[in-house]
Amino acid sequence: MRNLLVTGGAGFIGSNFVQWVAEHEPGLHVTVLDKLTYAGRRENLAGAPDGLLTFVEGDICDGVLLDELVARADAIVHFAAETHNDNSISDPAPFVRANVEGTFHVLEAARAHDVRLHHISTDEVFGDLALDDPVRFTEESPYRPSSPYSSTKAASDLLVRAWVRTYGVRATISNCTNNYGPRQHVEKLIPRTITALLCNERPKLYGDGRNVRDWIHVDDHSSAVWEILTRGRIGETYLIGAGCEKSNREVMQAILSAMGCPGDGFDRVSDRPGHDLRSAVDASKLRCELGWEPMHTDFSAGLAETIAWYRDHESWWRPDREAAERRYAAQGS
Ligand code: NAD
Ligand code: TDX
Repeated sequence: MRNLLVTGGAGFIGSNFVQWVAEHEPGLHVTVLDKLTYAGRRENLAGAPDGLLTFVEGDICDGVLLDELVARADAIVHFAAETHNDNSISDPAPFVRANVEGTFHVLEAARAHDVRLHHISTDEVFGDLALDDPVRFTEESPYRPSSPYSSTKAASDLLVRAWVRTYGVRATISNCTNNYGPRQHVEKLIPRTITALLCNERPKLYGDGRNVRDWIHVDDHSSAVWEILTRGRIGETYLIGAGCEKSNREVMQAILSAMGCPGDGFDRVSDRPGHDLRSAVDASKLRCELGWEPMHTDFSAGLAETIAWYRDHESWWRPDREAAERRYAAQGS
């Protein structure tokens, strides 16, 4: 493999993956295709060495552009998507377009040029678990998405499965848990909470805060994607998770404590409609078959590094925060 096409490479996880490739596979050329929506930043790729990267500003729904780029690629990693549940509830249309129609165009280009594809998805396609459910999601769990966001990701996964079976497209899928780390958009729980505290404002906990998410550091997501891209079995799905379940209340209190704030220094606000109660994955297939292991196994240490990153990069998040908080105010959260 010499030329990799990464869609959505200017976003949080895509840019981390590009940096991971630059560090671990310096012989590889990466082309990033990104529309630079409110969530994408050209500067997120600033660390990539000269000669490694070609950046193309464009839309995955532009079939002609995709065809041209895929013709020159040996493999595609498809991150591009609309990704925020709250936005999908207030306006689902961009989610259907980017996540469903966009993935359709990626698949058609992969089919036309017989190019290997890895499709990035989420554990949210499986819906939620009970708090005391003894089993976690596996690759065999039924699809039961709850939100417009997760239903469009579920639809994109199903398109990939159909293109594998019907057309023989050489694709794999991964469904990952909640990521955290540097450069995550300030609309998401962890950066929203950290940046509220840095602005001397009270962070917001939805509902009673008992909802559980399974957290993984973004570096560990990137290393897992590389293993699946290079050694995964075609047509297979792999769940990615680091076994780190925390309730939102625990995450909120861990951030408050790490930033020297009182444990009750947050506001409870109305719950997200259709809010998934608990998500957690069993990543045994990835661990046993491909030997993948997460490196960031200490959540408190990862959180402390993430807090330090936001403290040191105020100019990166400040304008986005104002825009995101205006969107939240319009949604009443
Ligand atoms: P993000 O919102 O930070 O970045 C998304 C990127 O995609 C942005 O750079 C944006 O400009 C680009 N994009 C959006 N629509 C596009 C289009 N039509 N054409 C080209 N580019 C477009 O998202 P993220 O958190 O980095 O998520 C990346 C992928 O990982 C998504 O597919 C998401 O569903 C999946 N995922 C995310 C998480 C998480 O916790 N953040 C967990 C599991 C899976
Ligand atoms: O201010 C907040 N307060 C709060 O209590 C925000 C923004 C969120 N929450 C809650 C809602 C969720 O239970 O925190 C939890 C995490 O919320 P998000 O950061 O919005 O993430 P989530 O909805 O779990 O989805 C994330 O993980 C799966 C990503 O945004 C998705 O792209 C990914 O697929």
